[in-house]
Amino acid sequence: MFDELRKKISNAVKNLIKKEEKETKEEVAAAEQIAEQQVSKEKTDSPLEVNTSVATKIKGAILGSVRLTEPEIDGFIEDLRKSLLQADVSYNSADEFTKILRGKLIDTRFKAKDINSEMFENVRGALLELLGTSKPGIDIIDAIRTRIGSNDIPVRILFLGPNGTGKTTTMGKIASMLKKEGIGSVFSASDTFRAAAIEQTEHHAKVLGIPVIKSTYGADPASVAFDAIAYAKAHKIPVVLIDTAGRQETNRNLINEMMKMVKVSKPDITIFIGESTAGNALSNQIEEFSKHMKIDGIILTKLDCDAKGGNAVSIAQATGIPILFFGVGESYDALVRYTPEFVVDSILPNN
Ligand SMILES: Nc1nc2c(ncn2[C@@H]2O[C@H](COP(=O)(O)OP(=O)(O)OP(=O)(O)O)[C@@H](O)[C@H]2O)c(=O)[nH]1
Ligand SMILES: [Mg+2]
Repeated sequence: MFDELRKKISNAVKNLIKKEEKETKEEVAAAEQIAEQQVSKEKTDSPLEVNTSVATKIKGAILGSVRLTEPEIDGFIEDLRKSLLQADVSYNSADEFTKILRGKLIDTRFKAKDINSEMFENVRGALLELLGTSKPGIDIIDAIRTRIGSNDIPVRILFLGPNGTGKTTTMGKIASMLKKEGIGSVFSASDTFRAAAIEQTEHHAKVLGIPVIKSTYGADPASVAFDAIAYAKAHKIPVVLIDTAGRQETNRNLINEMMKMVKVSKPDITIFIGESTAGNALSNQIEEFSKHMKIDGIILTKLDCDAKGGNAVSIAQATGIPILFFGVGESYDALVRYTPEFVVDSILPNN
């Protein structure tokens, strides 16, 4: 998870530090030489007032703090920008990030002995600032509690996205999370298309001990959702979790079917389930779905299988839709709430 981004940022910083250390060593050597000359000159000029602190002062000035030159910063920034692009960070986000970072570096005086950790602090600050520019996502638990408080239930949550991205699995994870919070839910097995999809939902329902409303394969998925909502109303179950069949954003018929689902089930929260590993294709997928229905949040799955991790950094900014959670494995508890700190802590090496 994030291995490539971590490595790339780390390498860019290391390269710069190595260069900087080499230059500092050379500068110190030169300074020592100047100082020695100065000292011996002072000795000769005025043998009674030997100022030996000159050497220390020059050395201290160089060793004590370092300001990177603009060409050095620009070289580093360009290195980093290319690395981010290779790790699937979108062009705009990489640009924005390096602009923020450049501003920080230009203003920083590094303590020479801490330059490594200070550099990472700057990168960390810039990443947090970049992530902070994205719209914050809805807090699902809070939203549901508010609705329960005003007796306005059930809350309808619809999961959609391309084939095999983890919709059904993630729906199970959300049900499990809600259960831990003491919030009941019911599944709508509205993938009536893919073989074994209904059984897969039934399996989660059985393990988690929650009801499932289903029909037969080929049945209208919208009417299954309608029945699940009616069931929740009748049994005062606060949340309906609606699974859907995977569909490509380019399949007009399936997108039309989804529009009907949205019209009938009137979801309160529509969540796009996308694979972190989808690379640059992900933002196109989300944008195409968004043309036809409002998407409230993204759950980025399979982050555990994604060596690059760039989508976690830039997909919210690229699409204007916040990430709500990350899927980090197959088990029910492999769901991490999105925070900028989680992303930054996962990417930056602990040093
Ligand atoms: N490693 C990993 N595997 C995941 C994650 N989320 C889902 N999976 C796996 O991905 C595969 C597909 O998951 P499903 O939940 O069936 O995906 P889906 O989107 O419902 O698939 P369709 O209904 O066929 O479109 C399964 O093997 C899941 O266990 C995740 O975050 N990490
Ligand atoms: Mg499914």
